[in-house]
Amino acid sequence: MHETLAEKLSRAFSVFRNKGKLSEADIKEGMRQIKLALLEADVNFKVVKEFINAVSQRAVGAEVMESLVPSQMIVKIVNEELTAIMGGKAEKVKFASKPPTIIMLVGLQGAGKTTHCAKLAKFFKDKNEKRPLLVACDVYRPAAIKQLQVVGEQVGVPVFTMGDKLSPVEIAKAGISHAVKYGNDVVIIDTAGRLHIDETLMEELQKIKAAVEPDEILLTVDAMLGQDAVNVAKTFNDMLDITGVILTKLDGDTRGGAALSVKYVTGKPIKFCGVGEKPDALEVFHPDRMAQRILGMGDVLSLIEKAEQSLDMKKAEEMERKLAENSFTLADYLDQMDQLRHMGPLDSILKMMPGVNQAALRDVKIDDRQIDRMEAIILSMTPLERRKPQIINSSRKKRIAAGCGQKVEDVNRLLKQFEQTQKMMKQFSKDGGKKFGRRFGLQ
Ligand SMILES: Nc1nc2c(ncn2[C@@H]2O[C@H](COP(=O)(O)OP(=O)(O)OP(=O)(O)O)[C@@H](O)[C@H]2O)c(=O)[nH]1
Ligand SMILES: [Mg+2]
Repeated sequence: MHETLAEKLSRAFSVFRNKGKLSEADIKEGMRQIKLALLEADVNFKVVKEFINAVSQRAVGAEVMESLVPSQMIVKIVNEELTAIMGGKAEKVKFASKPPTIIMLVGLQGAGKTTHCAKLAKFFKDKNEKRPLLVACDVYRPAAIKQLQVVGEQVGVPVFTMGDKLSPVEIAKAGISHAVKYGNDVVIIDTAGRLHIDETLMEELQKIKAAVEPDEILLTVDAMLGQDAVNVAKTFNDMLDITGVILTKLDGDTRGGAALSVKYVTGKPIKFCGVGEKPDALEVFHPDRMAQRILGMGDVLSLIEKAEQSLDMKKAEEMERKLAENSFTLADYLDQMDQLRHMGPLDSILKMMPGVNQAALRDVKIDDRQIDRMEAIILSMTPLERRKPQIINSSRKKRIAAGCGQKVEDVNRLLKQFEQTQKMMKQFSKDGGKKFGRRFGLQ
């Protein structure tokens, strides 16, 4: 995400780099480039104007002019202003003081409503110890109800349906009574989408809103739509007075425009972002972390959070010790791959690492199947081979390849990758990445 924006911003910053003191002309030129980068990323022009004004004002001020490293100061200001324009701090979902909390998901067709009903339910279940109920109010699209049942089952959350003969308003009301009766403290209502905003849809959503008085109306918008996503958000907000936005498909090739503009244009915060199709591909939207991601600093905090959720810390420490003792083996490598897999799609994790070149990553597609294949190769080795890969000669390679149904070249490739990883990790811990290494067991 935001690769090109990060690259362009980094080019703009180079105007300031290696300069002892900045002149007003330097700042002007730098600002011009930042402005172009944002406009090309499809950021709303009003947002760009406001942003450039704010940054320029601070940049020509004493803060920067008198600082020892002006370029760093400017990056810091840009970071702060990007954060501010996206709302400053993360906005939580408000739970009702008297349960159930009612959350209604709205949005255009294919924006990700149904998928995010399940993701949210899982999130509240895991993080807030809630007992959510999903309610199927899309009675128009064939198979919409079935889809909600399937995703509900995936996350182990019950789904309330009444078929497609009743009106969505009746179903929503009955769903809430059901929740009260069975002790579900969060009700998430899945509604129908349309290709375009139309009156019938809006009227129906307004009726549901009036009937159930939701605590939250969350609009799902597809980040890939860029500026259009922002227009959609504005219209929905005008009609429904939404309480927040879920920006979906941020894992795709978005230019960043929607993330940067939604809050400013609608006044409503982005509360969550969707970063993949799986039920756990949901993140709380943190403006500061998003700003850092856009600036290409790497989203260290999100990464740490992710890692802490899924990595066994003891194991990670053990890895580091082994590395220090030079005894990191293929068996450990296998172990690591397994842990990494629990962290979610690898490329999304790599993107968040600081210092990872975003341009180089663009062509990298790491898929889980590749890990499966690597795993199969390692599993086909003897314990001794895993400990001492240097003994793997060509006849052993042939046996290993036959054992896992792959080619000798694949075995070679894996061994080479392992060697490189070992080298890279050693380098990293020498470079003071120790703490990082301990956290992730990666380096
Ligand atoms: N990559 C990616 N795909 C997503 C994300 N969220 C949803 N999708 C995919 O987008 C498609 C549409 O999602 P749905 O949840 O069915 O969208 P919807 O808004 O319910 O659509 P309608 O019910 O037809 O109005 C599905 O294939 C999802 O898997 C996301 O964050 N990232
Ligand atoms: Mg749907």
